[in-house]
Amino acid sequence: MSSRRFTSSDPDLDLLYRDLDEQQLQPLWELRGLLTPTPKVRSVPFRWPAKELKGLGERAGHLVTIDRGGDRRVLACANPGLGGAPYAVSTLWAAVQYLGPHEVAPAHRHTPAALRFVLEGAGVWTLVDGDPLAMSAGDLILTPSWTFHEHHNSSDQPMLWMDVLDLPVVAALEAVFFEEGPTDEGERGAAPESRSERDYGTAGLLPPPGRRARPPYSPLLAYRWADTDRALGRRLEATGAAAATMTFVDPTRGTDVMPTMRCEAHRIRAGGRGVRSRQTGSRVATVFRGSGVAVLGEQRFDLAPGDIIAIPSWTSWHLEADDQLDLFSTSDAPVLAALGLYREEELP
Ligand code: 1HN
Repeated sequence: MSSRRFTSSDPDLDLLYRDLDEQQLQPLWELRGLLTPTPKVRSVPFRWPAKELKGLGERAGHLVTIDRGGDRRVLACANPGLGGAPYAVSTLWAAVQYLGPHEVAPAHRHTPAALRFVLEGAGVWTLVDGDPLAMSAGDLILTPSWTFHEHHNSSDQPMLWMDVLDLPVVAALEAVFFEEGPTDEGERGAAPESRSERDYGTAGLLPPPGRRARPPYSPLLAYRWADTDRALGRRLEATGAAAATMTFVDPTRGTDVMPTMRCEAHRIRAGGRGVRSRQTGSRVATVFRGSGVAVLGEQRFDLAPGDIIAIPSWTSWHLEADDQLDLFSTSDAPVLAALGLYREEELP
């Protein structure tokens, strides 16, 4: 059964269209909208309010256990422009993950790369390829492509963080692999310093490179809020500007932390506003501290700590602070840049 897409009033041409259809061929001259003057963007500017993310995370915590099959108690941000897909923007998964007191999310690995930005709490640690990384509010934790990871809450409090993955990109490239791994069964207290931070956590000092080829992501897997806070504060002090952005980098290469995702920290002074700009590629952001407004395209979204926002490709955006506003954002910029597709414009 074929559903005819192309018809004409000329019987010969109509016959051609029928035969093309039968052979799974389509005439370009009848196809519209393949090449657009500017990007055709399906996802829309959007905000998921912290109050709902937290409340619904807690309710899921009471009703849904973590076990094999489920593995993670995660609420995915689904952009209303993406037709029901569980993606915050076309190229990024963003979600909140809720881990109750003394719960363990078991070990697995997958080719989509992930990162966590901790919204509140402490006392959870993530084991990444055997290296225990403590997680506290404001920390950025990486679980790069194909690294085993599992989460342990060794505290008496639940914990909530934002997960971001490049899953839509890896799925579009049809390169998703997944496998379960052996979970560390021991109850442990707070994680000791990770190997990763011991070896790569002091700015300006690196151990010998070693002979084995290193994978294409940062060997530093945890970026601590105290460092981010100091860097943003000193940058604002030095420039006197209303806003500062700092990029998280691989300390051995000076490049983005992972090949598919760029991570940035943003601070806007109380009463200040950031530069308005647009770029190709999509971004998700979460508010860590403070309050203000995200102006995304024509829409204004009030911001409170824990909110997650979606900034689609080529959408003009800027931030305005009431109180000093700190945000963490992830974009697909390294993918666009690697393919020669990255464009950026500052707007008045
Ligand atoms: C995943 O493995 C985690 O390990 C979180 O915490 C969110 C979303 C999709 C696929 C895998 C995690 C995920 C995920």
